[in-house]
Amino acid sequence: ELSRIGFTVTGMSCAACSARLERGLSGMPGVSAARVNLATEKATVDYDPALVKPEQMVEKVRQFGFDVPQEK
Ligand code: 9UX
Repeated sequence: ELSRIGFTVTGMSCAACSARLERGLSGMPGVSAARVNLATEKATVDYDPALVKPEQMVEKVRQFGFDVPQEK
């Protein structure tokens, strides 16, 4: 059963940022699809929750040098 999550990604400056993050998220085990929108600063990920957790996606975003701001 796939789940979909959406979260904000800050710190992206150009279309290559969002493209490489999209590839990075898409390549994670358990991720079936990932889209990253530079203009809206939104990532949308379809994933198998048995294989990958949102926390790991956030870690991946940070490895790429971007951030996921804490929801308040
Ligand atoms: Mo653009 Mo982003 O020149 O990590 S690739 S700033």
